[in-house]
Parts: sequence; structure tokens; C-alpha cells
Amino acid sequence: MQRRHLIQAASLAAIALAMPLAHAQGNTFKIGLVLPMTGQQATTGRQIEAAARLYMAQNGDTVAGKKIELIIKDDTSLPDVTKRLAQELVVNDKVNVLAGFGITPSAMATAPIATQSKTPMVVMAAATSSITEASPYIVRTSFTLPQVSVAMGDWAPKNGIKSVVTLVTDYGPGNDAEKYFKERFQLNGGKVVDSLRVPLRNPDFAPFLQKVRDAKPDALFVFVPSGAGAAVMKQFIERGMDKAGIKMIATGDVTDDDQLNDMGDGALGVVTTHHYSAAHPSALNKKYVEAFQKANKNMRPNFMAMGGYDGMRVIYEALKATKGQGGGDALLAAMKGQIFESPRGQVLIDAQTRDIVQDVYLRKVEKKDGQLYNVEFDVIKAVKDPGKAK
Ligand code: VNL
Repeated sequence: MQRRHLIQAASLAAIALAMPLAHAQGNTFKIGLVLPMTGQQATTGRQIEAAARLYMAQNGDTVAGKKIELIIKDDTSLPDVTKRLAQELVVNDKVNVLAGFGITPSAMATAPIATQSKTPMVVMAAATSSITEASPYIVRTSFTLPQVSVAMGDWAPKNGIKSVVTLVTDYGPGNDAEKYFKERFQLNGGKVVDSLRVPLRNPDFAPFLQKVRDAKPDALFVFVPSGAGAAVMKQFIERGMDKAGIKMIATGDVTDDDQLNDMGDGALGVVTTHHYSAAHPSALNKKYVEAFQKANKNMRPNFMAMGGYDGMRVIYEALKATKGQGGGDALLAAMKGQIFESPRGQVLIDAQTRDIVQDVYLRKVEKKDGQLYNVEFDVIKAVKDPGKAK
């Protein structure tokens, strides 16, 4: 135990020593992008990498006189690996910014590194409310589960859904989704019959869905992380839940644009709440989707790509605002309060919470030009993370 503490103390000291060097490294500006590029969350890494590269291709790789260097590391979505890689990026590579972070445990494990080294850490994917509170150097460009789940708690009871079973992945974002959906749904007079949680690693949905069938609620509310949606949808359809009169409602993580088109017509009509759809009908989004698909054949940008693209924007603009001269604190200050039109809609990086404020959409899976899309039919403007209000 003592030995471990000594090693930890030594590595933190190494981080502290590396700091002044980081600010004197000449003409490159390094972004350390830590992502799951292999393993269960690999699609998240692939989407974010593609979006970051697209942003750089569109906006150049020289900003405020600095050459931008993107260093991508594969953490295989194991938090210990994420932390080690982030530490190496800070100490050895002397990155100016850390970014990426596919899942909540990875972001949480890295937060102390950002704090100790005063390195801004842009969370592009992970979405548990409390992440931004884990370090004052964290800025988030993805979303939070409370942000999107509350909207469903309002929509469902107004649309004939009076009883629900919730089914979420058993970790940070799932617990947030369950809690915030449930609270709002019950406040609106809805009844939650049962709350089921499935493990993050290699989940088998079959036994849980059998329970739902037996409970016969009006609807099943689902959150699973990006990449797991197709499996839930497949099982839901195979077990004839819809025919048994049980609707699926979910956060948009389930009808993920990365997989939606392969889910089949059984997904038609599923209503979800989320902050990004590839079908968002703005001119800016149409241009973005077109450019993304031109650069990445057979790939549709999903909400993870959106977090990566806007994350790069936040970093680029902070570098511009500090005229290429800023250290971690100056860059962080220049990230706070950024307000801009994103392909997802208008967004703000709240200067107080460092979390993203954005529009949340009601969407329904529909067929457009022979392809399945999340088609937006209503919007709640400028939603702050409800998890911060408490
Ligand atoms: C998380 C949240 C990850 C939502 C996700 O996909 C997601 C997380 C990988 O915070 O771990 O869709």
C-alpha cells in the first residue's frame, strides 16, 4: 500500500515537473485524444476520430501560428488504461489538451491527471452528469443523461404511456437515465412498475426482456451506451414485445445513427429523446453529414462524432483566443462560455459548470429515401444539465 502511494506521489511529481516544459514547446500544439478504438466501445472511438479528422481537414492544421498535432491512443475502454495513457500523454508527449473519453469510468479515472497537471480535458463522449464535477479542468461537448431523460419523462405520460418498466446499463449514465426519467415520469402521474439494470460488459438482454413481457407495462424505457442499441432492438423485436402491446421509448443512444439503418423495420416508430440526429434539418447539419460521409464511406455520423467535432471546435477557438500563447488555465478560460451554432443546433459551454447547454429533440424512427432515421418532431430549447441544479 505504502509503496503504491509512493509511486503515485512520484508520478504526480513528474506531472508537476512536466508542466513548465509543456508551455515552452515551440510551434506545435498537441491534442491527446484517448478513445476506445478496439473492444466493445470501438464504434465510439471510430466515430470521434473520423469527426476530429474532418474538423481538422476543414479548418486546417495550423492555428494561431501553431501546428496542431493529434495523438490518438486506444484505451480499449478500460479506465486504468485510460488513466495511464493520459498520464503518459501529459508527462512524455507534453500535450496541451486531453480529449476523448468514451465511457464514464474512463473520464472519472483521468480527472485527477487533468487537475494535477492543469491540463484542459475535453470530454467528447461520456455523459454521466457528475463528470464535470470531478475536475475543474473538465469541459464537456457531449451531453448528459439527465438532460435527455427528463424530456422523455414529460413526453411519455402526455402520449398515452401510463406505466413503464425501465431497463438501463448498470453504471453512471444508466443510473442517471433511470433516476431522472423516473422522477419526472412519476411527477407527471406515471407509474414505474419495475427498474431493471444490465451489466456493461457483454450484456444478455433476453432474461430482462422476459421479465418486461411478464410485467406488461405500456412501455419499456431503455438506456444502453452507444454500440449496444442494435442488440436490444433485435431482442425486443424477436421477443414480440411490440406485438404484446409494449412500446419501446429510449434515449437516442439506443437508436444510434451508427447502427440504426441496420436495425430493420421493427425499429420504425420508436420515439427517443436526444441532442443529435443525422437527420437534423439545418443547412449546417446537411453540409456536415455530407462532408462526413464523403470522407468516411459507409458511415453515418452519430452523436459521438458530434461531440468530437464540436470538441475540436472548442479547442481550436480557445487556441485562437489565446493567440497560441496560453497555458492550461488560459485555454480553459477561453473554452468557458463559448457559444456557437453546431450541426446539432445552438450550443453553449456554460462558464460556471463547464457543461454543454443544448436543445433536446423528440424524434421518431421513420423511413426517408429507403433509410431509417431519427426524425425530429419537437424540441426543448437550451436545456441545462438538470443534474447540476441540485
Ligand atoms: C456513456 C454515455 C457512454 C452514453 C455511451 O456510449 C453513451 C458513458 C459509449 O458515459 O459511459 O452512449
